[in-house]
Amino acid sequence: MQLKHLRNGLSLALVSVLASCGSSNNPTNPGDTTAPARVTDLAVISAGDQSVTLQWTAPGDDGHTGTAKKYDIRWSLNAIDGTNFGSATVVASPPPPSPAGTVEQFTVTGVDTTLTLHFALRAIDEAGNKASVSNDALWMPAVPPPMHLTKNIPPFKDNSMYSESDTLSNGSGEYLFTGQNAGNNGGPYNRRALLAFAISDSIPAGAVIDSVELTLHVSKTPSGVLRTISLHRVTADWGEGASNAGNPGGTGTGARTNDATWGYRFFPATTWTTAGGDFDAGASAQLQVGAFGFYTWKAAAMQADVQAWLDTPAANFGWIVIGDETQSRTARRFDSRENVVPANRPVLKVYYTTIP
Ligand SMILES: [Ca+2]
Ligand SMILES: [Ca+2]
Repeated sequence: MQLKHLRNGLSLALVSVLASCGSSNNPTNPGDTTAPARVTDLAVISAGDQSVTLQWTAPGDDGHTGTAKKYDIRWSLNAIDGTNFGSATVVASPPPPSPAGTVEQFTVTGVDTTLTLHFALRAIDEAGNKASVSNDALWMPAVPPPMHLTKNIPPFKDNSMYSESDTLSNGSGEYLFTGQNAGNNGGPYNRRALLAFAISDSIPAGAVIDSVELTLHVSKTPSGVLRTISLHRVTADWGEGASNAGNPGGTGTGARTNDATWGYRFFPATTWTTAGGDFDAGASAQLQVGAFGFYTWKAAAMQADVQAWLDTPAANFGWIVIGDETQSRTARRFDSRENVVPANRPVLKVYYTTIP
């Protein structure tokens, strides 16, 4: 079109020269109007930290015949097709085409393979005929598989409370008590145990709690009759002091500083809102407990408790263990975290999943 602005004589001379070259701008093959074939098998065959190796089958100069002149290879963060190939990023120094049918490989460097990347190319012949844009070759970074893990967590504190007195506790003793005693000395009286586990120090933040199991060991009981023993989520913090009622320990001993008692969360300064402990009315788990041996509580509500404790560590006050308080001689003695037999101490087994 620029020729229109030239003087007529010169314009005619130029048109004459151009006409002698035919319709293409290729002086050596003026009749070539056939573009290379479209590549349809472009693929990412490997990747490094900052490189991706592509593979494809070479088209020819004319369709699938001959040898094309050059490649135009491009990449993008988005899928590439014929409508946006021109705006994709040009790969520098593409390889010269091999004869049609040759399997080509080329490594693109300087790309961030932690991202999803798209590649496409087209061949161009000597006459400037451009092939259609190839298929889109996709690179996706590997997604780490979820890790399914298990951890046994001991309590970091446990204690017992005795309903007959606000000054009785057993913070450092080797036993925990629940249920109702025989009532031989005025009573009968109730016992309740408290246990808390350092969830957020044991499980990585963001983990999904799949299930949990609390195992306690019964080491003394007035009978083997099955009794329902429940876990309830505690809603206020409490303490474990230096009190130690020894063996058998069933009547407790004088509370020491920061011990939990029936009346106090932290003896002698901070009381429970409700004597006997502040906890959810609904049980997180219940289990029938008989004679000596190991017992394991497992329930979806326990899993939810532990998930909440992991997600909000400041609200982790553990569980209270409540036995059958409707009749006497239902007490159970469990081994505490201070028990002389490590294998008999409480343990919370947590099954959880993380994305590394
Ligand atoms: Ca051609
Ligand atoms: Ca203890």
